[in-house]
Amino acid sequence: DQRYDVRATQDKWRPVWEKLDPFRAVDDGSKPRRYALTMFPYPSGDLHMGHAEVMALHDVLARHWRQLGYDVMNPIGWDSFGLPAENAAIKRDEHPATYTYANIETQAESFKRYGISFDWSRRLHTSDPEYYRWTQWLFLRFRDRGLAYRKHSPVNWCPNDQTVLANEQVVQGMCERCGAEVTKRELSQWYFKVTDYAQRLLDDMVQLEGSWPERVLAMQRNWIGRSEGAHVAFEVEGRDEPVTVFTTRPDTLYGATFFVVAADAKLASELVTDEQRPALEAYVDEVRKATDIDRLATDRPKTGVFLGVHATNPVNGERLPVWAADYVLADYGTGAVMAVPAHDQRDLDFARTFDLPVRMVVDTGEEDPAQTFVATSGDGTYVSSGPLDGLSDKAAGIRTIVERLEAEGHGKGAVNFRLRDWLLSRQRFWGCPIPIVHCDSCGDVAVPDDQLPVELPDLRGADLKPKGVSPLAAAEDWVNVECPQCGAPAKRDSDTMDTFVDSSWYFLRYCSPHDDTAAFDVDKVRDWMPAEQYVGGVEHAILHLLYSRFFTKVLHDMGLVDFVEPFKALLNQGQVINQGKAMSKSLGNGVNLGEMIDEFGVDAVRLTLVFAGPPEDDIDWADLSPGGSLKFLQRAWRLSGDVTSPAGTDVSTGDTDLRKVTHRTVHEAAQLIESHRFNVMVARVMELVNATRKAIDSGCGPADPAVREAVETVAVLLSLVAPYTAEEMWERLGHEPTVATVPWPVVDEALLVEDTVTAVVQVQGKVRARLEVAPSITAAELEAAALADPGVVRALEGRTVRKVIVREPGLVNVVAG
Ligand code: ANZ
Ligand code: ZN
Repeated sequence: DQRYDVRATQDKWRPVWEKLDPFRAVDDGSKPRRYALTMFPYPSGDLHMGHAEVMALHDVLARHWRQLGYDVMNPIGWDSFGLPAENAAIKRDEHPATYTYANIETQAESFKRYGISFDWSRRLHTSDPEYYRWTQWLFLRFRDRGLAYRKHSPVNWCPNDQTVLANEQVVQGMCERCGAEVTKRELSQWYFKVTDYAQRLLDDMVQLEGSWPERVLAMQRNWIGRSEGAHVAFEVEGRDEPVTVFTTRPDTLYGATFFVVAADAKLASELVTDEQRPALEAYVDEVRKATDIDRLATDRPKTGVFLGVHATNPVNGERLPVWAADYVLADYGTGAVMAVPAHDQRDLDFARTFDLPVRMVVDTGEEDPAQTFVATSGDGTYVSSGPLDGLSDKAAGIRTIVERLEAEGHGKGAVNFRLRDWLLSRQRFWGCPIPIVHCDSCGDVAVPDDQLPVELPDLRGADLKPKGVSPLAAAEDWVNVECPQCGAPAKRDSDTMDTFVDSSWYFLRYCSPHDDTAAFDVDKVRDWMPAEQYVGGVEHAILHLLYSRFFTKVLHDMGLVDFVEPFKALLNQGQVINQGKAMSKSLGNGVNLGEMIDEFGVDAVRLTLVFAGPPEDDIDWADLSPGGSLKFLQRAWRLSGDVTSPAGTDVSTGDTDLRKVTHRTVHEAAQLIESHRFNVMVARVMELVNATRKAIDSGCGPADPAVREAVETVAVLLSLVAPYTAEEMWERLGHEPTVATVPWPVVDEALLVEDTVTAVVQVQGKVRARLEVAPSITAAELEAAALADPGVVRALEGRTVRKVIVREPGLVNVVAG
């Protein structure tokens, strides 16, 4: 019986676990609850190494919490709407639903084989009508609160995917999904007003500090991009209303020498004189071709058009020429800036190109920017700045100017955010329909709650290729409806929602996944959330994690949840790479998970991934040895066949040396798991296996109760990463399944005491006592212990101690007289 048959073991235990169902959350309040959440997968293809890694890491925690006595909810579902699945389906000439649900089944089967301790009873798919009914319901509640609105404006457009994109999906001017260069289009689209929550998204991060990776918090902070400064109002010729600018440096107002508005903003065409209009229009045509990245680049030659009018500087009455340029963005701040070329490089480049004046107002000690064409932005002394002259404190300078602007009604202190509202409409088929009907007389009308879900039409056999308009628009039967308000013929909104809407609340749905009366049961959510630990990839640092935080805050304001942050802690696993590079088809360095499992077994693959290094670090498959992992598992398994004492043996009489190793291992493993050093935890288990082998072969022997204790401990600890092997060991040790529900071993503190050395205590040269002391004992401690020993006390009776010579830790010599 000394051959460990990996495949047979897997085949044996899977049905047993399915029958015992030990991973279903009890959810009755009998135990403290803990929510173990992992980012749910997209159903594109089968599971890959990345999934295997994140799930193996995540499962260590979920399983450990069960051992600690928590009622653990560890749900799984699929983020099953979306572009990748739709594109793949179209390519194969399949319906997205067929393709998606087939993949879900494949992945579910793989997860089960992979032994992840999911609570399958909570399984959900965001593309199921039972789920997206509530996505639509939430959209309508957001709309009730003014947090979902429709506007006509220039939007990011992916010419390849033929759909609009949120700002978060544009990475360096490219489509996040397909890499095509993103262009602009004017469209009427739905938005979530995430900007209303900008400040709270920043403020609440204090709750996440220390438990979320600082890198993620920094990325979110940067994305939200809070700037403090002022709004300053400038009168402009031929216009009744003043034009406001946002500036972070109101203290440089005396250095403003011209005024610039975004060329493609409405404002530019409103301000321009008839004479200059043709020049502006020709220029705008050029501007529309550039990306935002290009436009903001400092090294790009500056271009622009004079609009023929002047603005008045409110602090000194100077007339500033008004220009249109592309380096000012239409949708940042107010789309207009006061240009201070001496202290802003882009303004200076523009001034140089068009020969506009440069006036230094902060003397930093550097050379005059008007000579060097290098703007100075540091601290210095104000000059040519009226009331500021002579001041050299920037904060005071800003305060002085802002107070004066406020007093005279020309401006006030202001905060600006880089964050934009979340554009959620998509011109694609495979998504959640937007539950709105457009009526000529009533406008945008919500589909009544009792008519939800607005189900996707089947459209099997129809052409679903992206055409720039949603394929739903062509589904006449579906699009043409009666207005829910007036009954007149009307049309459904034919766009679908960004899939990030679906994933912004799935973690709430898991708490009551089958509820058909509400998106989620508020009591259940109160019981389970916030999630104790979220595990997933750093690629979601901004998109998904920011949106989920936003949704949670809105739901909090609606009184539906009693917390403002959904995920208490976040762990971003590293990437699995191969030969130093990300796995990819083009490099041909992909490692097939299924093949690895076939060759080495589930447990060896899981163990390899967990043992590879700290969870946050990238791991290179080329450096790893699944074969070595399998050998180790065989060694562990063999121990379980060597134990000869019966199950239930009293272990307290066992060999102390081995018991100490066992208890120290448990003690350290608990701390290592807590601090997410799973790889070190595995190393400790390996050491315990070695110590046990030695004890069996050349120590206390296989019958010693300490051997049983050690091997049982190996099984319990190993169940965190190698559940099949652990289960098999547990059975061979004479126990019933399943080892997954065996509590974490109780540590006997007495066995944690370090090994001792014997200290000899002499009185007048004669040995009077032998003390067992820690090797690290101090001289003072050893002296005190020696003098307190009864044998020593007796020997000293009637004498006074003259001198004590201590040679810690082994010797104390007492001289008495
Ligand atoms: C005058 C000034 C003087 C500025 C100076 C800077 C330095 P952040 O920190 O990113 O918020 N600005 C404002 N709106 C803009 C727009 N729509 N497109 C391009 N630039 C814009 O930057 C705010 C600063 O960026 C503002 O402060 C404005 O230039 C410019 F010595 O105003 B400043
Ligand atoms: Zn109507």
